[in-house]
This record gives sequence, C-alpha cells and structure tokens, in this order.
Amino acid sequence: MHIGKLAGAVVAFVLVATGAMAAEVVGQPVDWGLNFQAAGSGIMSELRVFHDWLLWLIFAISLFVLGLLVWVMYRYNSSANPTPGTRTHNTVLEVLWTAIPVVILVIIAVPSFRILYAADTVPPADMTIKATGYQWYWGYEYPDHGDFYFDAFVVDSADEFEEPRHFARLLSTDLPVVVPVDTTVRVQVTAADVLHSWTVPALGVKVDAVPGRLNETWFRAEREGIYYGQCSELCGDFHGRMPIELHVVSQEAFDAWIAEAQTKFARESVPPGPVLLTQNAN
Ligand SMILES: [Cu+2]
Repeated sequence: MHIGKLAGAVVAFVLVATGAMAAEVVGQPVDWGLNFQAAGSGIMSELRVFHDWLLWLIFAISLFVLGLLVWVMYRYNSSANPTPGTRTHNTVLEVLWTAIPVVILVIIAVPSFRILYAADTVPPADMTIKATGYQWYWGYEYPDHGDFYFDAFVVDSADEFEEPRHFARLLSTDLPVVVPVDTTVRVQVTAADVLHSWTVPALGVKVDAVPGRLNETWFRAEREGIYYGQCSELCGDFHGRMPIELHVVSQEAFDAWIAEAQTKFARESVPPGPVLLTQNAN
C-alpha cells in the first residue's frame, strides 16, 4: 500500500473515530508520485488514457530515431565508409519521411482535439459556480442557490478548521467549495486583479482567471471525496498560498450544506471586494 494512501487511511480512521465527517481524499499529490492523480471525472479518465498512449508512441519514435542515429554513426563514419556516396535525392524516401510523420500527427490530433473540445464545450449544466481569483485567495459564488458568496483562504494547520477534517499543507482552505457528485457543474472563472488559474488536476480542470473576462469550463465529478488544486498562473508573492479545496458530496449533503451556506454567506454579510483585498495583505 502506498505511504500516502496509508497516511490518508489513518487520517480518515482517526476522523471517523473522533466522530467527525470523514471524506475520502481523491485528488491530492503524493510524495514521489510520478503519474497524474487518480481521475475523478470522465474527462480526466480520457486525458489519462490519451497521455499514457501518447507516451508509448513518443517512446517508440524516440527509440527509432536513436536507432537511425546510431546506425549512421557506425555504418557511415569515415573509417567504415571511406568513400562517401554522391546521391543527393531519393524521391521515395523523401515522400515517406514527409508522409509518415503527417499521418502520425493526424493520428495524435484526432483524439487530442476530441478531448480538447469535450473539455471546452460546456454541456447543459445542472448548476453553476463562479470562482474569482484575488491576490491571494479565491472567492466563490453560487448564483443558482441564492447567489451567496464566500472567500477561501489557505490554512496553515488543522487547528484553523471549524470542524476536524483532512489537512493538506498549502492545499487546505478554511472554507471548501462544495458540489454534489454526478452533477454537471459549470465553472465560471475570472480575476479581480492579475491573472490566476483555477485548477483541479483530478478533475482535469484548468482555466485561466483573467481580469475583465469571464472564462467557462465544466466538470462532472464521479467520486465523492476531497479534491485539491492550486492557482496555476504565477500571480505574485503568495501564488503558492491560494489553493483550491473542493468537496464532492452526496446530493443530500449538498442540500444540507446549501441551506446552511445561504444564511452563513448571505451577500449582505460580506464586505465588498477592495476591503477583502486589504484584509489578506499580511
Ligand atoms: Cu493566483
């Protein structure tokens, strides 16, 4: 069993034992991890399959080119081939070394564009959330659920949570974004100051947050659990301190959370943007 998973299981057990709500951690980086995080959405599953397949293709091409180079070095060096040939053209060869790479590129392009457009085209969505990047935190709005608003700041220890839950350094936020499982969520992303990027690797989501522009993407999480992400556009001093913590929960848990959030995060109780900007200037 992987150390990271073991640690996660221990944490989950402790949380259950203490009576706290324990959610499985689906999307989190692990020490010495080499591959992507486990896929939590259909798009990410497809991305992983495409990536793995492409890696083997690239490996084979590199090996072939390396073989050619080695062959040329040994077969045609000045001692093995003292009298060089004078041929300058070979039409068949030239057509082949043009046509074959074109065919390979088309073979790569077809699944690549298919996934690219699937990720880019928002299907009919069940709900919308809006993420706004600030230096250096994310603000979230739920326009379909009473249009409440809250900010999510990085936390430095589990002590800062209202209720005990899984803590991940530089990934946990005081307030998580909560969405229901098996629900198509439209994510609108913008920024209030500089460029940021809203990214959740396990869901295959990464979209730039641009001041004055509303970008859009979507995801459909297939597994309940905690998903972490980070701002992925270098945005200043505390770029590394504006993570994304997303909780994918059952529809019932989401409805309960919404009912609570609507009063807790009602717009009247939230100061306007510029005040929030200075609040975080520590
Ligand atoms: Cu940022």
